[in-house]
Amino acid sequence: MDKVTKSAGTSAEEIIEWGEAHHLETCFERAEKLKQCPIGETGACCRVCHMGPCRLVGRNAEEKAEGVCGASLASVAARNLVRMIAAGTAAHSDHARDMAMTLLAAAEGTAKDFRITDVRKLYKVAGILEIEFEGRPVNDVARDVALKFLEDFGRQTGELNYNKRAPGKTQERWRKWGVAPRGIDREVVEALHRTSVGVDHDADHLLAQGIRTALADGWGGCMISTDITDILFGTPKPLRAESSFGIFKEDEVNLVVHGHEPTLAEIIVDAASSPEMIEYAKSRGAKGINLGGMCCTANEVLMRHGIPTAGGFTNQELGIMTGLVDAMTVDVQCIMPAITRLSEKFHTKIITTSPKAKIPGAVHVEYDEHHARETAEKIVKMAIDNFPNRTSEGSHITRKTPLIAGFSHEYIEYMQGGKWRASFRPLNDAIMAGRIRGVVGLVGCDNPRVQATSIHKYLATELIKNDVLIVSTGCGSAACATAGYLTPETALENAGPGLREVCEAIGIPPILHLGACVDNSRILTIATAMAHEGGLSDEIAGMPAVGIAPEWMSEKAIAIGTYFAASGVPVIMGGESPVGASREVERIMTEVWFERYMGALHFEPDPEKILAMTLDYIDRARENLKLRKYEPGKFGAERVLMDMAARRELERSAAGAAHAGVGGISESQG
Ligand code: CUV
Ligand code: SF4
Repeated sequence: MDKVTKSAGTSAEEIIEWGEAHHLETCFERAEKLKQCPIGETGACCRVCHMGPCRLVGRNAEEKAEGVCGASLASVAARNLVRMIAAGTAAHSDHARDMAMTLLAAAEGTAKDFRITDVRKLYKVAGILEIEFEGRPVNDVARDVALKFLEDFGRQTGELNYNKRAPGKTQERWRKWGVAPRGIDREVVEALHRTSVGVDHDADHLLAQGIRTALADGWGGCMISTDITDILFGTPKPLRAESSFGIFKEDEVNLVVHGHEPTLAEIIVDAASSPEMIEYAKSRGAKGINLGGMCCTANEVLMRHGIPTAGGFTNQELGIMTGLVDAMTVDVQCIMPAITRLSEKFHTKIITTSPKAKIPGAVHVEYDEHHARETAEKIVKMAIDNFPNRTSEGSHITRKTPLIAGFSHEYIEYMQGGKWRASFRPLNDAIMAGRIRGVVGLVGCDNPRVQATSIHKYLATELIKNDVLIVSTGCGSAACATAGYLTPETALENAGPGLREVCEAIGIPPILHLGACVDNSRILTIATAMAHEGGLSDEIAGMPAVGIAPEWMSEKAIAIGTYFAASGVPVIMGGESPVGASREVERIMTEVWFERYMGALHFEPDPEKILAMTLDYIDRARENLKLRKYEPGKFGAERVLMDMAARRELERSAAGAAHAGVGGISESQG
C-alpha cells in the first residue's frame, strides 16, 4: 500500500520530510500530537458564561442534557455556530472597511499612492448604488461610492445596498423569512448579543440571525471588498503565472506577501520593480527581486499581476523551510503564529504590518494608507538587506507548475461573446444542453487534519471528469494550482467530453480561478447573471450548482458556506460537523433551510460521499428545471442565439487559443 503522506502536494511533502529529518515541527506534526476535543468539535461545549464551561454529553444528550442555566444541546450548538459566523463575517467585513477607507482616502487625495485604476468598474458600481457618474470628476464619484459603502457598516435599519443585486426572488425569500441584512456591524453585534448568556434559546431563531449575519458578509463585506479592490487595482483578466515552491529563486531576493489585504501588497509589487530597488538589490549581491505570494494576498496579486504563489494555508511554514525566503510580510487572517519561531531557525524575517495584528518574534513595520510607498520601500529594503544572510540551509525545491488565473465576473461575461455581446448565454445554453452538467464552487482552506490538499485534488479531478465546471477561490485555488490543474490542458486530459468541448472552444481551463476568499462574491454575481440570462432558474435557488469547502478550518468558511446556503446554493463542508452533537440543528440547517431558501449546509468528512451528494444535487436541480437528462457524451442542440459575427469572433478566439495555448491571455510579469 502507498504510504499516506501528510500533504498531497509532492513538493510540500518533500519539505515536510526534510523538516522531520531536521527536527523542525510544523502544523502537520502538531495536528497529530494535539487531538481535537470531541466535545467542542461537535458543538456540545458551551462557554459563554462562567457557570460553565458546560459540556452537554452523555446518553440521550439531545433530549436530556442541559447546562447549569438549562440551555439545551440544540441551543448550545446553534449558538456556537452563530458565533463562528459572526467572527467570520467580522474578519471579511473589517477587511472591507479598510478597503472602503482606502478608496475614500484615495478619492480625497490624502493617500497619494493610490488612485482609481478601473474607472469602468467604478461607474458600474456607481450605477448599482444609484450614484450619478456621468460628467463628474472620477474622484468625486469614487468618494460618493466609498461613503455609500461605509453606510453599510453602520446602518441601523433598512437593508444593505447590495441586497438589491440579488435576483428579485432571492430577495423575496430573505424578506419572507426575516433575514435580509440591515447593517454589517449591526448583524455581527446582534449575533453576539443573542448568543450571550440568557438571551435567544430557540435554535431555529438563533440560526436565522446566523443567516442574516452571513448574508451581510456575502452581499456586504465580501462583495464590497471585491468591488473596491477591482476599482483601485483593476478588474482581473486571465494571465499566466506559476505556483509552488520552485517560484523562489536562489540568486534573487525572495520577498513573500502573506495574509489578506491587498493594499500594501499592491504597493510592494510596484516598489519591488522600481529601478532603484533593483539596483540596491544588486549592490547586496542579488540578481534581482522576486516576489511571491501566500494564501489570499497571493491570490490578489496573482489575479492582477501574475505574481507567483507558493500556495495556500498549509504551505506557509514549508515556504520558510526552503531557506530561500528573505522576508515575509503578514497582515491579518490565517497567519500561523508558528512561523516566527520557525523563522528563527533560518534567516527569514517575518514582518507584521497591520495595526491590528502583532506576533511575538516578528518585526513590526506598521502600514497605513497615507504612507504606503514609504512602508513598502522599507520592507523591500529589509528583504534585500537580509539576502546576504542567507545560508545554504533549507529544503531547496525547484519544482513549479504553470497556471492561469484572473477570471472575474466581467471577464467570464466577455469571454462568452466579446465586447459587444458579452453575456452568460453560452454558459446557460451549455448547461441546458447537458454539455456542462452543473457548476461547483470548490473553495476554502487546505487543512493539516487531513492529507492536505488531497480532497481538493480528488474532487477537482472527479467533478471535471463528470462535466462539472469548477469555479474556485482562496486556498482551494492554490491547491488546484500547485497540482497543475489550472491550465487548459487539464481539460483536454481529464474533463468529460462536454466540458472539454466548451473549454476548447473558449480556450479556458475547466477550473476557473476567481480570486481570494472575499471573491466568493464573484460566484454570487455570476449565479445572479445566470438567473437573469434565462433558461435555467430565475433565482439563485434551483440552479444545478453546489458549493464545497472540503478542507475548511477558518470561521470565515462557515460564514461563506452559510451565505451561499441562504442565497439558494446547497453547500457541503468537509470534516466533522461543528454542530454534529445536535441532530435538531443539523435538521434545521439542511431540511428547514432547503424548504425556505433551497440551500443547505451539510458537513461530510468522506470525500466520496461529498462527490455523490454534489452530483445528486446537480441532477435533481436539472430534473426540477426540466433540463435534458445529463448523459456523458450526449448533448442536446444548443439554441442558436449567436449571429454569424459573434460566431466568427468566438472561432477566432478559439483559433487564437489553439495557437497561444489560450485565448486572449497575457503573459504575467512575475
Ligand atoms: Ni481567506 S480562510 S486558509 S487564506 S481559504 Fe485559505 Fe483565504 Fe481559508 Fe484562510
Ligand atoms: Fe453553561 Fe448556560 Fe453558562 Fe452555557 S450559558 S456555560 S450552558 S450555564
